[in-house]
Amino acid sequence: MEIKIARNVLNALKKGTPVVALESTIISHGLSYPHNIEVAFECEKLIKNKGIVAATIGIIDGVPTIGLDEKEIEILAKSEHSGNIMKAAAKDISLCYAQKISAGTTVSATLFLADFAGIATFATGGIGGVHRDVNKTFDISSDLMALPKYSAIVVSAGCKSILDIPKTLEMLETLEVPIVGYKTDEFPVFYSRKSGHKLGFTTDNVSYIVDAFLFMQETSAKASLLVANPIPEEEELPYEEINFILEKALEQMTQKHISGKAVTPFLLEQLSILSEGKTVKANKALIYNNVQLATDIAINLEPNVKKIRKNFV
Ligand code: PSU
Ligand code: MN
Repeated sequence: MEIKIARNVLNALKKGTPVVALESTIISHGLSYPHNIEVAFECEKLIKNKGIVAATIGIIDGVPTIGLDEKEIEILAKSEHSGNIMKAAAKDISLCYAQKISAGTTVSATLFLADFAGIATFATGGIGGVHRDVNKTFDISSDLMALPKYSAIVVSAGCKSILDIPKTLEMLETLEVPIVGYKTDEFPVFYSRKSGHKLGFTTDNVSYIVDAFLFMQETSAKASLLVANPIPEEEELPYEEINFILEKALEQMTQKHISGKAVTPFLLEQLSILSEGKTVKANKALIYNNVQLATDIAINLEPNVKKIRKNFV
C-alpha cells in the first residue's frame, strides 16, 4: 500500500500548521481546460497567501497523492486530451491503485484521503446529491454516503440545482450529516444563493463552526460538518435562469442516454455551453469563496489541532 503525502503537507501536519484539502474531479471532469488549471492554481494561491498549506488531492498512476505538485495537477487538467483519467469516488481508490491509473478524486474520495491524513478542512465547489430522475435511475452521489463516514469540515456552496434539492436534504438528514449555513438560513444551490429550503442552523461566525466540529471530534462523532456557503451576491445567477437552461440540458442528457458517473460532468458542460460561459464564471467565484472560508476556518482551528482525533503524525 502506498499513499504519497507531499513534503510540505507532511511538515505542516507535523507542526500543526493549518492545511486545507482540495478535490480534483473539478480539475479532471468539472471544468474544461484551461479553466480547470486556472482554478486549481488560484485555489492553492488563495490558501498559501494566508500563510497556510494547500493540499490538492488526486490519484497519479495509482498512487493516492495528498498535495499534488504543478505537474501532477497538469496531468489531471489535460485529461480531456489524454482521455485516460478516471473520476474516482472513495470506493474506487483501491482499484485505481491496483490498476496504476490516474484519477481526479470526487468529494467522497477526497474526504476519505483527507481524513486518513488528518486534514480537518476541505473546500469544494458543490457536493453531489440525489439526482432528479432518482425514481428511475437510483442515482444518488456517493458523496452523501461519505459525509457521515469520514470526518472533516466540508465547505461547499450547497449542491447544484441539477440535483433534486429536497431529496438531497432529506438524505443528508437521514444520514445524520450536520449542516450549518454560513451567513444564510437557506440551503444554497451552487450558482444561486437561495433554494427556498430552510436550514436548521445558521452562523456568521467561524468560531461557531470550529466549536461544533471540535465537539464532534472530542465525542468521536464520526462525520463531517457540512458548511453551506452561498455564492457571493454579485456573482450569482438567478435560479429561474439556471432552471430554464437546465431543463434543456436534461433533455439532451435523455436523448444521448447519458447515465452513471458521466451525468455530472455532462450537465456541467451543457450548462456552460447554454449559458455562454456564465456558469463557469459563477463556478469559479463560488469555489474561491469556499476556499477563502475554509482557509479562515483552518486558521481558527489551529490552536486545537491536537484535539483532532486522527492526526496522521
Ligand atoms: N460539482 C461541480 N463540479 C464538479 C463536481 C461537483 O460543480 O466537478 C464533482 C465533485 O467532485 C463531486 C462529484 O464530488 O462531481 C459528484 O459526482 P457524482 O454525482 O457522480 O457522485
Ligand atoms: Mn452518480
